[in-house]
Amino acid sequence: MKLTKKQFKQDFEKRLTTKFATDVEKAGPQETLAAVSSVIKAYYSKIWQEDNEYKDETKKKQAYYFSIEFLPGKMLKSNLLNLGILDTVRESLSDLGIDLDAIAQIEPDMAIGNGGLGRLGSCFLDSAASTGIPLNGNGIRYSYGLFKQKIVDGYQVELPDSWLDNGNPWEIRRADKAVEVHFGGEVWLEDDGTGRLMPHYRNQERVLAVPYDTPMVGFENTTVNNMCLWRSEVPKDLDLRFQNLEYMRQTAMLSAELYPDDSNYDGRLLRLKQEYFFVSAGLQRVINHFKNINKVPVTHIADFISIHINDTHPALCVPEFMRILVDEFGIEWERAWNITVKVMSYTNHTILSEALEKWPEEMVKNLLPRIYQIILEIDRRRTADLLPKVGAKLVHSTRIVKDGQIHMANLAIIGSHSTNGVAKLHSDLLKDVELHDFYLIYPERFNNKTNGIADRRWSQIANERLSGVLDETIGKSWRHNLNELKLLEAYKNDENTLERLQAANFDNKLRLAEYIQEHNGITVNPEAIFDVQVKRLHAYKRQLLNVLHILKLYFDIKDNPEIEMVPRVFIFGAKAAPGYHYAKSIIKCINEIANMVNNDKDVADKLKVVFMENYNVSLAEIIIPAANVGEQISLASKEASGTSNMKFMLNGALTIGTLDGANIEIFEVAGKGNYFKFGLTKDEVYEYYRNGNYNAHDIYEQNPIVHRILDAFIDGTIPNISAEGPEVFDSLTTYNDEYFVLRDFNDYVRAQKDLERLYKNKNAWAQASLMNIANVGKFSSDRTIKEYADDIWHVHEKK
Ligand code: F58
Repeated sequence: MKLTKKQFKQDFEKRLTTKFATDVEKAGPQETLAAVSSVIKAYYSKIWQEDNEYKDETKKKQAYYFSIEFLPGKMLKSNLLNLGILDTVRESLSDLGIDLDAIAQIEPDMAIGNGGLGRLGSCFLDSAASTGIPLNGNGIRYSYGLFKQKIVDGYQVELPDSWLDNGNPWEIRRADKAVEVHFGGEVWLEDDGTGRLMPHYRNQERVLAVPYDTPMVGFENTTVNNMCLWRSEVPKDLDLRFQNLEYMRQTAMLSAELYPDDSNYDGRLLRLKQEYFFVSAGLQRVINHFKNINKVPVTHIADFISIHINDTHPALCVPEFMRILVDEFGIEWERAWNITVKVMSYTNHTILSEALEKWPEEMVKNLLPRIYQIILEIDRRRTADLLPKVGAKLVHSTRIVKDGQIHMANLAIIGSHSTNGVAKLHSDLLKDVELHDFYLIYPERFNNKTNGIADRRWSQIANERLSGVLDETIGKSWRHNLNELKLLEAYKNDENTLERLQAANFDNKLRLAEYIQEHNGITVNPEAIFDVQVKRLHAYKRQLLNVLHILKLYFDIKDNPEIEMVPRVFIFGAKAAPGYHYAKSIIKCINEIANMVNNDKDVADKLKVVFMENYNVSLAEIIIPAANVGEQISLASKEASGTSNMKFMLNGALTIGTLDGANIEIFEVAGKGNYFKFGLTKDEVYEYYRNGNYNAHDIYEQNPIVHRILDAFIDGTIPNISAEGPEVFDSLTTYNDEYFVLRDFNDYVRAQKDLERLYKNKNAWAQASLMNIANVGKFSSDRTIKEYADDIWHVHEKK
């Protein structure tokens, strides 16, 4: 949009008066932020309204991304950037003595997601809007987002994230569009007089679902999509006599808290309620909208909408959509089923068995009696249909209802026309191993969609220094199309460009060093290699492997204080699920090792370890642009894709990583010599599983370096871990090292040495860094979302 400084200042000052009865001089930071946000909201609202009208008039097909989590982070700068007014607003505020960055910083992160899965959802919404693809989000408006992490005596302590305390300037509460969601009670079927069995209900619990809409503003275009988040409330008309405190509490609880688990299936009733709540509310709204806009029978709905099931949490979309078609629209079962399968599509994000959702039949039956009947009927009909075609073995292994449980992935695959993994390796594993039986039955449903990132946030917003150098070197086309970064390759031998790229990284390192000084009280040398591992803490991601390597370096220096070594700063950021004891023990160990190392004068100029508290999207925006090295060291086959790997690459860091997830595709495009790979392949891992002949204890016994490092956990070398040290030690030895940390250790050390060698050659390192940036184009989520739109949803870009 077009905006002059004069206009903005006028709008802003007026808003301070009308909204807060104050002025530029007297306004506090919260008031300033609220006034700026409110002005921005007014700017995009017009575009939003027009785009809604355009969508309604053209009646073009729209897709809906159902996800129990989103992780947008802060919105102010991204809205400004996408509206094309970031510089104008920054300068206008500066004229008034206000620092935009300081104001932007106090906006709370919208952290209603755990990690990769939620962040991917937000990257997709950003990219869809920016490429003109009509994709809307549907989720839950949790009053409390992911917990805030404090480190106390080295331990993780969780504090509530009450992000809505100062209001949310971006959202619109749409009370007029509220719907009801019903739970429990009894259901029975009665002939409606025409031979059709219709459900009747008694004693159902009613919950009001109120939508809050947050605009997803496209990058310098006219698209504004919607992220709809539902809040649970008590229906206003409910007779007070039927209300009781427990019911009111339960109702409020529904949208109160995000489950903070990122790896385990948590079979609690509230979670199942949350799932049905946002699924049912979301589908009702989508169908209501369809009815209002299109004057065609609902049997045509698949031509107008697509519903995406992001992981299994929204898998109840399948039976709920059936319920609406069959019970409410009176559509005959087979026909309804064909429509449902056409409308639905599903993404799988993990092969970890502990993350696969299954719900006890009893629980589903009690909480959602009609949905339970429908699931049974889906299962019954499918079994009858397939038995003669594919045989009992395949039918049984893929059934939705078995062993007293409802298998949600099975429901999602069977009830949709597309199942995709999130990186090539992962999608292949789904087809060949984890979901092989499904693949045999429905080969045409399986496909891959390698993840991507909303590159504008991770470069133009997070790394203005680098973005400036890129503009000066290759022009600005990359800001619209990340593939244009390829132009940078022509500068691979241009010393000036290499220097300026490295200088940008150095400035970011200074910024991070300052942050670390302020928050951790640790002085780090900006000339050191900034070696970063930021992601949720999980055994399979193997933060522990990183830790063992740090200890090796520590002992090397202790043994030989004169050792020649490029100084390193190891940086961690990681939250552990509150109930994940082992992960929390590793956090404690990292912090105690950090204390030991950072306070040891012998290693002072060579080694520092920093654990950064409360890793979140905003912190990632400070850390990643400052990295030289990104650690992507999960056990091959376990990380479905990973997305921080792409963010590091975009910011010019080199990857040290295993052949896992999207790392493989990153290595393919970054080019040999521009990354450091190590470790077992997924085939080798599976071979170990087949043979069962991995013996971690032997490695401990036979490798003196490993022996010494592991002993440090139990012999008092690392202080203050008398409980956690033995736990880690035992996990690696007695319990045979589930994630092959010791098996990959030597090769990891080798790769780390290669890395150090390259870093010593400043020019070669800078070239490798440039090659990473130049080849990152594939990992823009603009590319990913176009693939979803074209191949799965069949929705089209606005021209
Ligand atoms: C992640 N999953 C994958 N799950 O681990 C990662 O490899 C991938 O890049 C990313 O999805 C995006 O595809 C993930 O983050 C969760 O956080 C779930 C939250 C809800 C409970 C179950 C895990």
